[in-house]
Amino acid sequence: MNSTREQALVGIFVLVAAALLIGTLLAVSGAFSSGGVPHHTYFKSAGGLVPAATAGAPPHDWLKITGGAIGWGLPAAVGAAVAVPDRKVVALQADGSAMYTIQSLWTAARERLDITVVIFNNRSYGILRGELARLGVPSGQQAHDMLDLSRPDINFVSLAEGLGVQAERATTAEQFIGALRRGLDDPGPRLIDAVL
Ligand SMILES: Cc1ncc(C[n+]2csc(CCOP(=O)(O)OP(=O)(O)O)c2C)c(N)n1
Ligand SMILES: [Mg+2]
Repeated sequence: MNSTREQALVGIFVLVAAALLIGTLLAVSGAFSSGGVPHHTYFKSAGGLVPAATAGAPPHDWLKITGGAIGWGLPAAVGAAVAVPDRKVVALQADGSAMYTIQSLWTAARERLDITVVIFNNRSYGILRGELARLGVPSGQQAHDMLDLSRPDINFVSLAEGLGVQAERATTAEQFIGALRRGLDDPGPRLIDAVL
């Protein structure tokens, strides 16, 4: 822990905490020290939270799809890392969408790409739950089951390791801080299964 912001967030590992921690760690990370614009970043699940949390951080770029198709994040991260190999790529990726193109991890391992993948693992198609609720129509168990990604929970650490990428799970803010630091400090592909 080396900032008041980190200390304030310990123990409340929810999406907003993850967003703020990413903002804080990007700001203090040595990955910025070479100057210029060292980070390509992509976000999906963290919505507008992460860009706001990176206010004041050294210059970095955001890559974001302009439409709504999911599954774009991991291949985009691979493309960014291939295109600019001297910059760290941080891929902020939702769990359901990650499953569309999870094989990108194998390419990252094979090409030794400098990517830290954060999976925001809420074990659901979360946004669609929100849409269903907004419809205001009666919905039963079957409808909710369609949007649920548990039973079994997806083990992203095993998936990543099976595709050649080092990985760890974070279920607390403390674990997430450690894992993200390792991701930012060490070159090469890594994955953090951030369980929300
Ligand atoms: C290619 C494609 N297939 C299906 C959809 C419909 N869709 C929109 S959001 C979503 C689920 C997203 O879930 P997840 O990636 O886990 O994000 P969360 O909302 O949980 O953060 C789906 C299936 C889409 N937008 N694009
Ligand atoms: Mg999800």
